[in-house]
Amino acid sequence: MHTDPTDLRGPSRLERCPDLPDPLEFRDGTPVESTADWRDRRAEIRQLLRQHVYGYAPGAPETEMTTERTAGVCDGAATLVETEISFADLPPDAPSITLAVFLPSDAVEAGRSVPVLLGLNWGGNHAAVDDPAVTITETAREHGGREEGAAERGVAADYWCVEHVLSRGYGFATYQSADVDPDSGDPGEGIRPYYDDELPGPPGTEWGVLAAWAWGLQRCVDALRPMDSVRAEEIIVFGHSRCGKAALLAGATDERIGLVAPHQSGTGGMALNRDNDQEGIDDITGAFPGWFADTFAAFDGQVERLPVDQHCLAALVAPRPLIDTAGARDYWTNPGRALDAVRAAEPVWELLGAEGIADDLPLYGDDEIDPETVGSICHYRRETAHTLNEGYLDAVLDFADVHFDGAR
Ligand code: GTR
Repeated sequence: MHTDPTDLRGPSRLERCPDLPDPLEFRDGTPVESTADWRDRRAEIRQLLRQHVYGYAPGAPETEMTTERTAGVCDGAATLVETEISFADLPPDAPSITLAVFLPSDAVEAGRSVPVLLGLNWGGNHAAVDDPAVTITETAREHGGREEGAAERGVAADYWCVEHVLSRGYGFATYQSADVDPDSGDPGEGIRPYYDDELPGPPGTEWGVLAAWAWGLQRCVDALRPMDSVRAEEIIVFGHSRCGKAALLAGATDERIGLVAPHQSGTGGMALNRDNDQEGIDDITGAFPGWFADTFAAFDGQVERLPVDQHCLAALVAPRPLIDTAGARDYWTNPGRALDAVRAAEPVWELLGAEGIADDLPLYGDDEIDPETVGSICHYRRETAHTLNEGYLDAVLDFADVHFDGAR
């Protein structure tokens, strides 16, 4: 056992949330007892999440894709496939998504397909690797990081560890969140205004920024699945922090996604809203008013009235594998309440006949992700604050190795 430097790694506090909605009980109190019941309960949870938390997003639009392929990038380690995803029903000056896909050269040469880690990036695709083949997009020039102007090429190389991911036999795909929404706080920017009129929900339930980013990830999945070199059933959706919230939402609501890996996603991601003494609903909707549907802010101070919590979102992933990764010193994201969400979601995996969580969660640091014991839902920590590094990515890929079969 590990010594516990903070109460964040402490025991479950679920008993302090007697009003936590049971994912295996319909709102009217009827128990969920079968796979067929779960399909209906799943639809109910999705609806509640749209209505009260993230808002309604549009369906899959007709897309147009143009692709450019460059071999020998990343010092020969990758073939880069850049795909421009634009939307047939929108005017030509509307936003489009630039998806960059890095495929391991040896797999491409051998005609082998690979699983792909699809990560949502903040600073621009060109920041993930230092290679002139990656386009620095107009969006990246305008919104290339938290500061003005495009980030330098490769500035996030130690963060995304693309060459390491490739060396493990995985492809790496990414798009910049600002392609879909620049997170400027202005709801008139980005792609949302183009679709707002056709959303099915009542006023106040239009999609927020997180739902828009998640929708963008799903459009990347549209583009990835038909690619020859990509194993369509083995796409991992990944994101860190606000991008982790969007990754979880994307993976939970799209069953084509093979594995879901939110990293340090916190409030609005894996951390429960109930009994959360770190980032509260008031904090997050105050600092980022556009991230959620407008209806969400009303639950500040009355979280017990929220008919879902984040474990319900996580449960939508079942029976597909889910790994939640967290920093033991990343207090604001509240790893303790994320672990409780994992615990509270587990019964759904069990109902569906998948293995639940390993006996001894959280897995920690160099703990082995053991195929015999790991289960389909996992919570893993490293001794860090709010960051991403190779150790976290290795944990995600070790977990994926367990769940995806086939030799790489
Ligand atoms: C913080 C926010 C978090 C997280 C983070 C980030 O300011 O409170 O919920 O999203 O930003 O994305 O870096």
